[in-house]
Amino acid sequence: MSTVAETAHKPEHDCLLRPGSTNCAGCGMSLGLQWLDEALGENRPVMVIPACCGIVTAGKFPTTAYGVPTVAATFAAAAAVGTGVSVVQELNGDDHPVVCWAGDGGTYDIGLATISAAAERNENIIFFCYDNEIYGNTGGQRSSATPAGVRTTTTPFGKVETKKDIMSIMAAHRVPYAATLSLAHRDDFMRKLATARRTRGFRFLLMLSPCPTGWKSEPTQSVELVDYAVRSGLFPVYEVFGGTHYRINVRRDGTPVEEFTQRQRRYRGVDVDLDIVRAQIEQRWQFLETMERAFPVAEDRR
Ligand SMILES: Cc1ncc(C[n+]2csc(CCOP(=O)(O)OP(=O)(O)O)c2C)c(N)n1
Ligand code: SF4
Repeated sequence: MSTVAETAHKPEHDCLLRPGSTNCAGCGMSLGLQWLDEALGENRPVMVIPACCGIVTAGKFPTTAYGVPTVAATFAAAAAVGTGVSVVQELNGDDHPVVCWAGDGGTYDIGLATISAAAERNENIIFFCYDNEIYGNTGGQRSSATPAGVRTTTTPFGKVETKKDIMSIMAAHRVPYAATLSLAHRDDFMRKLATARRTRGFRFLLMLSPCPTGWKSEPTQSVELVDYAVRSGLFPVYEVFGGTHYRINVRRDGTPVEEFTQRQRRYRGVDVDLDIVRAQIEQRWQFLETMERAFPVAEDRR
């Protein structure tokens, strides 16, 4: 006799992120995973996740919040493990996208060597970094993605060094596709996922991922914060094809950078020189606009 569970309506496929994950309220990852799921549709991914909040998301064995095959990799090795999975898939004639889902620690810092190696070999994987600018899972230590001035548990007086420019590092590898993703710009996010899906080889996606726990912000303001980061120019939304051809997707509109910083207590209690931040934003935009003019992306390329 069949049970109620067996006879209940079953969706076409399981959700990538099921209800009941361990993510904090307002975590950028939760929305990012849902949009990733929606963008991939029937094309179910295999997830490869290193040590980070994203692997804790699954919850306690024997249950899991991930509704797709998910491999837990060591902190440094997501791109290497993803490479292995994609090669086996190819041998088996499968074409499920292999998505490495890593925090900034597993991308900008300890994961960089295996990412660089996989990018240089142009392995057929999507490397997705949810950048919360902190080591969230282990208590909020600084990473090389933490912006200057920000207070973390290892920079109680504010971080001195500036945020690493990971997009330029990936572009220098001449990967087929690299793009930044905003949780406040859904259409742009979805279009870029579609481009990433169509493209073969190494694809790099960078999402600014609010972390209310580490940013000391209100969980309800996460998407709003991303919007302020984009509109002030702090987080440029753009894409790079083949490492050389640049396209800026959302223009800054003069929103003061304070709209972003004042809503997070990680910026409080330290003297962050916003003139320096503004100068860095100017310099970044000059670089991007120069690249876009010198090496434009063909109009019809979507
Ligand atoms: C080799 C190694 N060093 C340290 C750790 C402990 N560790 C686990 S997750 C983590 C931080 C991950 O930070 P990030 O990649 O930014 O992701 P988040 O936790 O913010 O989601 C650390 C230091 C580990 N698992 N392996
Ligand atoms: S600590 Fe931050 S990144 Fe980790 S689950 Fe909580 S909100 Fe998300």
